[in-house]
Amino acid sequence: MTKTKQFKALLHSGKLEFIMEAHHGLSAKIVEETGFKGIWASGLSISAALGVRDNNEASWTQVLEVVEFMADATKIPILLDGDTGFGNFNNARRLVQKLEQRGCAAVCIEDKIFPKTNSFIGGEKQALADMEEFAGKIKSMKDAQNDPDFCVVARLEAFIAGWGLDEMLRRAEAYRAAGADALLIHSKKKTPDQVLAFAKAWGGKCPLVVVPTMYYSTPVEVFEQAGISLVIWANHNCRAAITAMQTVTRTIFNERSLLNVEDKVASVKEIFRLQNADELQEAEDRYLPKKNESTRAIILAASQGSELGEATKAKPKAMLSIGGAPLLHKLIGTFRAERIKDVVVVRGFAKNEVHAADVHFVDNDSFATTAELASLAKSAEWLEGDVVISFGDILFRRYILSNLLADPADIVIAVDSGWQERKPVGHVDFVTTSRAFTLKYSEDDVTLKAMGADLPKDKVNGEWIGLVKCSARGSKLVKDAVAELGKRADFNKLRFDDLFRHLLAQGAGVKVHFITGHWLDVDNLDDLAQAQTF
Ligand code: SPV
Ligand code: MG
Repeated sequence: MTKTKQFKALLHSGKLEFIMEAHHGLSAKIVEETGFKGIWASGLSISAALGVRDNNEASWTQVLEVVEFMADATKIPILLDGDTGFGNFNNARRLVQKLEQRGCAAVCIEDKIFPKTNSFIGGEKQALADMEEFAGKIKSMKDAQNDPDFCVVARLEAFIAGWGLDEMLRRAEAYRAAGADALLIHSKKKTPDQVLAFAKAWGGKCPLVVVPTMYYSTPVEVFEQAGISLVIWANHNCRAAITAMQTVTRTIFNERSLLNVEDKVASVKEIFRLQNADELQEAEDRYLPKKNESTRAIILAASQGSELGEATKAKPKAMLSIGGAPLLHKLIGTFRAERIKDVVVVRGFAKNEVHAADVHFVDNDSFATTAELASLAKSAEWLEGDVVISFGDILFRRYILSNLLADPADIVIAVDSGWQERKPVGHVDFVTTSRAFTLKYSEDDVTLKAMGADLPKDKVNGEWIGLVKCSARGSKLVKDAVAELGKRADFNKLRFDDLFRHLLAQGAGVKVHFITGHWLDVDNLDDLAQAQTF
């Protein structure tokens, strides 16, 4: 049933119905799940929650925004307290159209003058609207609605302003004739006399609505017997929230502690439940790409980095601080940014100094007498499925990793074509590729032809940066190659160029991604200084 039909049905159910105040999406949701069949979007409460007075200080579009959040959060109908309609008939009829668009089922307007004042503030001094002008406003609103079930409730303020039953009845008849779907009979008396007298004289000509804020001790059976259709509990969520907030805030302020508060307030989990956070998690599983979540990273961080002197006396170079965080953490951060959760770090030198959250550590305790492949061999059991292997002393821009990951080839490496500008020192994994790097776009794959520190310079097309991505098949090839090379007497001296040469000799294809800079390795103090601003 549409919300408008639901509200109309409440007015005509033939028994006494109740709706409850809410002033934002959260309170609306609470009203709904408690079992109420409708919501009173109170002007007093909405303005109070916004920190302003109930004098049309919040503009009508600001109220509309609040109502939209309330309507989005719930499936039961909302009756908006539309004050005096925010202007003349023209403003009021536009309000109706906007409310329909925002999922509000009904609106109530009162026969006072814009800007209005709350009925319980100096009521007797409040001027009433001209009856005919107000009737015209109601007619314009009824004419403006697109949905035939949208309801306009006319609220009579004559009792509030000090008038008697006759004036009330005169106005009530005019508003009913103008098309009002129901009349709200407001009274600020401590007893229900006025509303009961009106109900009796009215004789059920159209549904009546009451707001027993002041005559709150009246049993609802009295309204039932008087033939009232709808009771509005008008502001009690707002008032309850004020009391709760004042108590909690005062306690925390005075005690500088949460101990006396924690189990008296809703849990954070309860907020998530009310916000329907579970639905978002399910939706994320359904709609977000799961890319790379099953990919693992193996980071080789066993070496000391003796060229760095004092800096790596007590900790390995992977733990050197780069711009305030250890190099290793930066590296892991890049993997995590690409949704790689499963990270294995091979430690060796000063292994107790190597720490990182949520990673699996593997130790190469013979780091002093072994080289790269021995460290990789220690992590052999993790060489399964999609794996990225990285040196632990490099930093690179995220796109480099992202491009490797997006490439379905079994083994893909990143090669810097700008090796000459870098003037690399120490052991460098120079590579010869199937063709040299060019700025011209080509769809042809570039493949690895040779790798080694001693390649003749005229054969060098670039430098491997220490980052390789393997598919499940690729990691099997790498794992088998490491096992095979492990049989060699000189295995402890072997490095990645030996591995790639072995793979090439086996006929395994190694694809090359050319890059031009955007990475660095930390081999000496100059590198370290440069890395700070990377
Ligand atoms: C409101 O809740 O804003 C009302 C009802 O208009 S009352 O404050 O009782 O006038
Ligand atoms: Mg109000």
